[in-house]
Order: sequence, then C-alpha cells, then structure tokens
Amino acid sequence: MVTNRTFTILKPDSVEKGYIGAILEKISVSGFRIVAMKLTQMTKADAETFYAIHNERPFFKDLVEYMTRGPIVAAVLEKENAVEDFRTLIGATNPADATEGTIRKLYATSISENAVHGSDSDENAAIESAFHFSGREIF
Ligand code: RTP
Ligand code: MG
Repeated sequence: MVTNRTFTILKPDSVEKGYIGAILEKISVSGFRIVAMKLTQMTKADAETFYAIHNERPFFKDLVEYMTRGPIVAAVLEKENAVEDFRTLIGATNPADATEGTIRKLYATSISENAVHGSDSDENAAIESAFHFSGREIF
C-alpha cells in the first residue's frame, strides 16, 4: 500500500471542549504521523471557499458560522492509505451513525457539530493542505 497524506481540521467545538489532546492522541496511536499542524481561525471567506462544494445546501450558512466561530487545529497527516483510513477513524458524518470508538462517536455532538474534518480524496487532501499551509510548513 502507498504512503500518502490527508488533511484534517479539529473543528471549533473540539477546541472549545478541550478535546485537542485526546483527539491528537487517538490520531497518533492509530498510526498517523503529523507532518504539518497549527492553531488558526478561518475567516468567512475561507470557510466559504473551503466548503464551496456545499454552497447550495440548506446547512451551508450554519456550516460557515460554525467553522469560523473560533480557533481550529489544522493538520496534515501521513500514513499508508491515509485518506481512507482517516475517514474510517473519524466515523460517519452524523455521530449517531458512527461506529463505536471512532472520533466522531467519542467527541462529536451532532451531524452539524461533528468534531473533525477529513479529506475525501487524495486530490482534495492536496488542495486542502495547500489552502492552509505553505510548502515550508509541511515536513
Ligand atoms: P467533512 O467534510 O467536514 O469531513 O464532513 P463529511 O465529509 O463527513 O460531511 P460533508 O457531507 O462533507 O459535510 C460537511 C460538513 O457540513 C456539516 N453538515 N451539516 N446539518 C446537516 O445536515 C449537515 N450536514 C453536514 C457537518 O459539519 C459536515 O461535517
Ligand atoms: Mg466532506
């Protein structure tokens, strides 16, 4: 299997609730290596661009409000089969549907406030990493 990279955000609810350490521990023991990481806050324009694929959806305005209301942890993670394995680790979008032991099952509140983001393809992982990090911030 090929070693590759994915992009994640610990969303504002995770930071507000003090879950940064617990979630990073889970990511680390699951075999992901952190190759970039920072605490940052998205502007409204950032969030509208980052989630542009959802701009016609009824939840878009709430999503932008949520993602910009406080700091986030942005990170790039490396592992064999990173994108797919990270989506498995975080669990379903709605924590009610997420498998036991997944990050969303453990730490998410609802389908809207669901603790973490994970890229859904290698192509989007590269786009999203470049959106948040310059080349010299990725190791
Ligand atoms: P993400 O992109 O953040 O990793 O989440 P995902 O792939 O599991 O889900 P996606 O369909 O891409 O939705 C993006 C984010 O929008 C919010 N959402 N709210 N209220 C709702 O029905 C609803 N549906 C989605 C969530 O924050 C979701 O992660
Ligand atoms: Mg998504």
